[in-house]
Amino acid sequence: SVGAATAVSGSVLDGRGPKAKGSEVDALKRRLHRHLRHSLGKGPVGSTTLDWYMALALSTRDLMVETWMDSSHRAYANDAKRVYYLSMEFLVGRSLTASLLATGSLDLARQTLTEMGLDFDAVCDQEPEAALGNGGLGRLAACLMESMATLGIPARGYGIYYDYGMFSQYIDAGQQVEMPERWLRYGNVWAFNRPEVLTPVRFYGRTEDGLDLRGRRVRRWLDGEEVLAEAHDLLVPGHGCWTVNAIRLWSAQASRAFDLRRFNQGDYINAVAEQSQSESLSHVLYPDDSTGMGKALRLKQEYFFVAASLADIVRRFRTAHDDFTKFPQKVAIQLNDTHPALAVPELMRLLMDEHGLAWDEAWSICHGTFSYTNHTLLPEALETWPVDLIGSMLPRHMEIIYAINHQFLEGVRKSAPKPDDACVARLSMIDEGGERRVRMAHLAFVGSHRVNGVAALHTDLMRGGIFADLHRTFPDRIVNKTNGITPRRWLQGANRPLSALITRHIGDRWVANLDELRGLVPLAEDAAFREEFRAVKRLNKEALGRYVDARLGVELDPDTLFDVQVKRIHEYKRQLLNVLHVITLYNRIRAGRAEDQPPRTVLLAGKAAPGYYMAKLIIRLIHDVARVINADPLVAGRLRLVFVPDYNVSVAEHIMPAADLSEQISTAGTEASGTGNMKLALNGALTIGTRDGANVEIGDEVGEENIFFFGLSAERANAMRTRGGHDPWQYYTGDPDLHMVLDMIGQGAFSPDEPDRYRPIVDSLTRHGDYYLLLADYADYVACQERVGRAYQDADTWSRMAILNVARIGRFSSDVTVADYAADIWHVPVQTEPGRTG
Ligand code: B1N
Repeated sequence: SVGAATAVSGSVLDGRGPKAKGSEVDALKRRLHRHLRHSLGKGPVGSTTLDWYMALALSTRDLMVETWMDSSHRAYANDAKRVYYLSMEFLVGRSLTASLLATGSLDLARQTLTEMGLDFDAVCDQEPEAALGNGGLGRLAACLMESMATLGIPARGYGIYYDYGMFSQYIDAGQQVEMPERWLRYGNVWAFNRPEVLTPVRFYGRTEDGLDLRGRRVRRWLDGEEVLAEAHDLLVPGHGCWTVNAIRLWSAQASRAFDLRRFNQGDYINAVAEQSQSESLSHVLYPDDSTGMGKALRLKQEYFFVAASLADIVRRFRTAHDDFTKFPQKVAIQLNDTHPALAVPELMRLLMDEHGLAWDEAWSICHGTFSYTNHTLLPEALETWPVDLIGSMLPRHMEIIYAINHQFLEGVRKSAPKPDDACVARLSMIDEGGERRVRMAHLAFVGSHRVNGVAALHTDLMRGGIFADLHRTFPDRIVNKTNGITPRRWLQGANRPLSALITRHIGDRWVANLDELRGLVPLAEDAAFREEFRAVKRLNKEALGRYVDARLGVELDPDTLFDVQVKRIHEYKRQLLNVLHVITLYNRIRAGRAEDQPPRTVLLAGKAAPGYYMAKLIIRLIHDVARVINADPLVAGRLRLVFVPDYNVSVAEHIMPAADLSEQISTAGTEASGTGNMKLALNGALTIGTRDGANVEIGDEVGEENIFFFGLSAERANAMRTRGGHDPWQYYTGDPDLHMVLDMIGQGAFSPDEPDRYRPIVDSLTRHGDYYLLLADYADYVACQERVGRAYQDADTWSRMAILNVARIGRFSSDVTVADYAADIWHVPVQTEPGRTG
C-alpha cells in the first residue's frame, strides 16, 4: 500500500530526521498545491496557515485511504472475526502528527513545509482537538483503537459524533468558566461523512403481540418517534500504516418520513423546530467523569448509538451469513463501561423480534458476543436508570430486561447453595430500594461472557466488592486487563528528543514492541548516557516553559523540579492533598526548615465537571494559593505553583515529556487504573503515589526502589472508613504543620478579600469526616515528598531511577493490553510483526 511504501523510505525516529530526497520533497509540494487549489479553491497567494494545515492533512489522508480500503476488503474476503468497541467516548486528540508518523512522513512534511517558508509547528497547531471524551475512559478507547490497528485486528469503534465535545476551560479571576468548543467549525478532514448510511432509531411508543410474515407470534414495538443516525467514519491508522481501521460515529438527523404528517397539516415552522430538537440528541458530550448524572437525554444518547451500531453490525454480518449460528464466532462486541449496556436487550430484540429467533438461541448468541469493561467502583458513578424512564422511552427493552432478570434469578434460586432473599435482591438487575431502578452493571455483567477490570487491584476489588455476589455466581467471568497507552502518541510523537536518544542507542524496534526499552537498563549505569538523558529532559522542560509562557505569560525555571499532577479534578484524586503539601513546603521554606530541598515548580492541570462544586472550589484555591506564593519574595526561586488551563490531549503531549515527578495520589482503592501514571513514567518522570490502581503494577515493574510509595493501603483505607478509626480532629490537632496549613486556608490567608471562601473545604476535612482520608495520609505524603526532594538533589541517582522507569515500563503499552483482550476475550489473532504486503 502507499502508506506502507512511504513507511519504508520514510524517517528514522530522529527529531530532525535524515534529509528527505529532493524528489520526495518536490512530490509533496505538488500534492500540497494540488489540494490547495482543487480541494480548497485557493491559490498560494492569500492562503492562510489554516489552508496549509488542510492541504497537508488532505495529502496525509490520501496516504491512508488505500490501506483503509485494503484493510476492510481483506477482512471481508477472509470472513474474519471483527471486534466492535462500543464507547460513549473516544478522546482521540489531534490526528495530523499521528498520521504523519504512522505513514512515516513526519520528517518529510516538516522539511517540505520549512522549505516552503512555512512554520510546520504552527501549521499543525491549526488542528482542533477531537475531544469526544472526558478523560481516562475516552482516551483509553482511543489508545486501544490505535493498538488494534497496529496489531492488524479488523476492528471498528462505535460512538457519537458530538457537535460539542469536551468544553474548553477558561480561568476568570481564578475560577473555571466553561466555554463550548465547536471543533467542527472548519469541517473535519479525518472523518468521511456517510449521509447515505442512515439508520432509523425508535423511541417511546408501545408494544403489542402480533404475527410475523411467516405467521409466528412476535412482540412488536410500534409508534413513538424516530431519529435517523448518520455515520461519520474517523480513520485510525496503525503503526506503519499496515492497517487502517475506522471509528464510526453517529450524528442524529431528523426523520423526514415521520414528520410528514406535521408538514401536511401546514405546521411548517413547528415541524422544523421539532426536527432540530431531535437532532440535538448528538449535540453535546456530557462533561461528567466518574460521577452520576441521570438525565433522560443521556439515556437517549446511549440507546441512540447502541441501536445504530447494532443495526450496522448485524447488517454487515448478514452480507456473509444467512443465519445467526456463527454470530459469536464472527462478532465480538466490547462494552466500554455500562454506557452501552442497552446493547444486550437491543441485540435480544433484533434476534427475536426482527429475525424470529427463540429466546434461548438469542440469549446464547448475546452471551457469546458481548464482554464488558468496568472502569470504576465509585458508588456515585455506577449507572442506574429508573424503571419508569426506560419503560416509557424503550418499552420493549424494559420487557426484555425483566425477562433476562427473571431467567437469571430463576437459575440462581435453583442453584446450590440456595441463596437467601437478601442475596437474590442484591443480584437482581432491579434495585427495589426506593424508586425502582435498573442496575446497568448487572445487566452488562449477566449479558457478557467476560467482564474485566482495568488493573489488578481494581479487578480484585471487583471480585470482593460490589460484584461479589455475581462473582460467586459466575466465578470465571471476571478477568483482569490492565490498561495501557500507545507508545506512538505518548513517546514517539510527544517526545521527539527522547525518542531520538533511545533510537540512537537501541534502535527503533521499541516503537512496535515497547518491551525493547529493556535495552536501556544497562545504560542507566552509563554516565555519558545519563548526561544525555538529562539534557533531553532539560530541553523538554524549556519547551514546556516556552509553551506556558506563550499561553499564560508565566515563566518556568527549567532548573527546578517539575512536580506534575494532570488529570480531571476530583476529590478522590486528591489534588487538595497536593495543595496541602505545597502550602506546607511554603511555610517550611519561609521558616528555614527546607534547606535540603531543591527548588520546585508544581504544575497542576485539569477540568472540573461544571456542576461539581467542590472540584471547582479546589481550582479556585489553587489559583489563590498560587497568587500568594508566587508573589512572595521570601520563596522566590524556591517554589512556584502554576495551573495550566484547558488541559486536553494536546496540552498533555506538551506536559508529559517535561515532568520530573508524577503525582498519582488518589485514596487507595478509588482510582481504577489511571493511565497518566503510565504516560509520565514512559517519559522519564518518577512517581510519587499511593498503592492504587495501576500504580501497584508500575511499582512491580520498575522496582520498589525506583518509585515513591506512601500512604494507606486500599485494605486499610477501606477498613478505616467503614469500621471507623479515622478521627480527623486528632490529625488536625496533633500535627503542627497540618494545623497551620488548615488554619491558613480556613481563615483566609489566601483569600483575604473573603476569609470564609474555603471554609467548605476545611470543613469537609475536619468536620465532615474527611471521606477521602487526606488527613490520614498527609504526614506520610509530606515525609515522602521530602525524600523525593533529597533524591532529586543527587542528579545521578535521580536520572538512574528515571532511566530505569523508562526501561521497565514496556508492559504498559496498549499493544500488550489489546493482545491480551484478543487472546482471552475476543478470540481473534494478532499480527505482531509487519511483513505484510497490504
Ligand atoms: O477510566 C480510566 C481509568 O484509568 C481511571 O482510573 C477511571 O477513573 C476512568 C462515567 C467514567 N472510570 N469511570 C469513568 C467516565 C465518564 C462517565 O460518564 C464514568 N472514567 C473512568 C480508564 O480505564
